[in-house]
Amino acid sequence: MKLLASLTSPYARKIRILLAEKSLPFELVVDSPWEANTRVPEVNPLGKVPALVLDSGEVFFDSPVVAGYLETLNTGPALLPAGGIERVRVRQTEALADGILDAAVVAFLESKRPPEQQSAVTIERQLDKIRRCLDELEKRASGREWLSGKTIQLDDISVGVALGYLDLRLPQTDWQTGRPALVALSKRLFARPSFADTVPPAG
Ligand SMILES: N[C@@H](CCC(=O)N[C@@H](CS)C(=O)NCC(=O)O)C(=O)O
Repeated sequence: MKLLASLTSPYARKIRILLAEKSLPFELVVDSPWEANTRVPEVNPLGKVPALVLDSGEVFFDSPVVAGYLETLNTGPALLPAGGIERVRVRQTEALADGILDAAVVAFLESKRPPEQQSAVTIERQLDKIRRCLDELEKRASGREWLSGKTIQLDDISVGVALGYLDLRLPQTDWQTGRPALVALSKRLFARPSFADTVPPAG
């Protein structure tokens, strides 16, 4: 299978980390959907990465969908509970982490507009969302080694990716201060080869 991804996309990083944790072989096709010569729209009408192209030609996109697909392969460690409310809870935390990414992308893109076109209200609204999500995640991480399982799962990976993206794009959010459980979780995550090998390039 082939993964279309840009090296800075946090959603794509989540999938690259899942693939690494499961030791699933894949071909990484680096393609930025922002470039004029991108081929991403040929496989994903949304024009977004990540997009996973199977050997059969079938394509899965939107990182939660791709994550769910990888779990069906039953290869390597399970990163989602098999079913029930436990699975829903992991996916809820994934949605919180992905929501941080959505808000961070909006805030970052807004901050890149010419100063006279930027909306401080838009940026602050997104930063508020990020702060609220971080506080909720701090509660969920408190007193635990991993967010919900006995070992690393999709919720941990999604949160680690979101924290890494804040470090890259919005370091002023200072997510570490007052959130010791997230700091401890991030240290466990960032030390793993799957995270270390997918650190986004600066810029
Ligand atoms: N909900 C999607 C979000 C994917 C996404 O927004 N990817 C960005 C890269 S970080 C993208 O491809 N943007 C291109 C565009 O919006 O045109 C997911 O989880 O996969």
